[in-house]
Amino acid sequence: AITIKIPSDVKDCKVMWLKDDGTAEDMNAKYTDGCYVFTTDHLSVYALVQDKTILTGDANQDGIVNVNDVTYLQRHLAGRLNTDGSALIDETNKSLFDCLDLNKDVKLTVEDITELQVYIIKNN
Ligand SMILES: [Ca+2]
Ligand SMILES: [Ca+2]
Repeated sequence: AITIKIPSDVKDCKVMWLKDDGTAEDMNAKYTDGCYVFTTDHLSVYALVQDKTILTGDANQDGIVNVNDVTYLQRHLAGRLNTDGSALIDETNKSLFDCLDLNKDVKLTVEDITELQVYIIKNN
């Protein structure tokens, strides 16, 4: 095993191992003395990824929670796709999913749209 250090001034990042099959794995790097440090037994492509905090209900991830997110969630649940054919909301993105599953039943449904509308009214 080898220890790799990546110097960075930016805190709250993750070191992801970018695999050939297009998936990424968290290397569980520790941030110490201005470096991300992790051990590995293979040299490969690694990326420093900032761990963005997703706001509750921010379906379109523009940093604002408003009626546009209600519309976005409605379109997603109606099966609309991005122009490149990908889903509007990546439900495999757990942190995003958790922010949108407002009633915490581990499903994205019309009930979450209702909860989101209530949430927006309460917070405005
Ligand atoms: Ca938004
Ligand atoms: Ca739900």
